[in-house]
This record gives sequence, structure tokens and C-alpha cells, in this order.
Amino acid sequence: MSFVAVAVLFASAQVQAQTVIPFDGATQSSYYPNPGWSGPAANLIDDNPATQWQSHGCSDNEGKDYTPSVTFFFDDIYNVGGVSIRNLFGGAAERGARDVDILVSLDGVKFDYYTSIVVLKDTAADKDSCMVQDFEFLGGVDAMAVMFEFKSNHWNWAFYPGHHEGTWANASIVGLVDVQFTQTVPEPAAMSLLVLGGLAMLRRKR
Ligand SMILES: [Ca+2]
Repeated sequence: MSFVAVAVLFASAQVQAQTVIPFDGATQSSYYPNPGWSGPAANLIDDNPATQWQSHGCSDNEGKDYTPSVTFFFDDIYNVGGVSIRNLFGGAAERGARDVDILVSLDGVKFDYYTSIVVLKDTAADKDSCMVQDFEFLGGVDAMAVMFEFKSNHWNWAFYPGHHEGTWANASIVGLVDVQFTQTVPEPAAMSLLVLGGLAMLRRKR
């Protein structure tokens, strides 16, 4: 009887849920200053598909951001279990991120490579139908800050020092719409349900 009770408690501790990690801010290597459709990386942490971040490109008359990146900061160290991303859509879909290196930091200063992801092109016409892409970090990774280094976009533009587009920037711009990190925590509601279920089982056995 007591073994059953212990087994139920053990099982209940394994029930987990994903919760959103609160942001403490975001920075960027550059941004395309165009109020209404593109602004700084703060636009990536507002869970609002109407606001975007786009880099300033690599051209004669605009920015010289050959290695674009954005960095996200938390208020503490969290075990990051995954990330949800909205990519650029509609007329900007080709500028959307494709190959992204993810780096993590425990102090917001020193970053180490963690993994790489491929973000799909979003074929949605507008913000109301753009998709959320989920990436899971198996086992999670401890971080107080996470950096995205963009290696390519859906124009097939590769980002590296000196890769210059020409007079104006278009294909050498990369961007995103929204980013949200999650952590895995025990689910209290499910835990109580399981404990109640276990008690019910014990009663039936009597
Ligand atoms: Ca946004």
C-alpha cells in the first residue's frame, strides 16, 4: 500500500509544463530605422506580430552590418527549454532568418556557442496568419542571456565580414517578428490531480 503511494507521488513530480521566461531587455547589432514596420530588437520581445526587427543591411548608402545579431536578456538565470519564433512574412519573407547560431551566457557578457537552428520561411500574407515555429532544447540550457547570430536569410544571403550588397540594401537585410523562450517547471494543477487520483486508487483497494 505504501509503495503505491510513493509511486504516485514520484509520478506526480514528473508532470511538467512550459512557462514563458520574462525578458529583461533585448539589444541588436543594428536595425533598419523605419517606424511602422521595423525598429530595434525590443520589437522582438513584445509578443506582437505587428512589430518587427530588421537589420540595417550591408550597402553603400545604408548600414554595414555584415554579421547581424540580436541578444535577449532575462532578469535571472533560467533553464531554457525551448524558443518560439515568428519569422518575417508577406513582402519581407525573403529577409526572414534561416540559419541561426544560438549562443548562451550566464552573466550577459561571455557567450558560448550552444546550438544552431533553421527557421522556415513564412508564407503567410499578413500578421494575422503568420506562424509560430517551436524549437526544443533537449534537457534545457542554463542562461541569463541568449544571442542569435544570423548566418543566412531566405534570399540565400550569407552573412560574413565584407559581403557587400551594393548601392542599396535589400537581400542583405535579416529580421524576425517575435521571440519567446520557455522553461520547464512542475505543473501544480496536474500534480494535485494525480495525488487525488492516487488517493482514489488507494480507497478502491480497501
Ligand atoms: Ca513583435
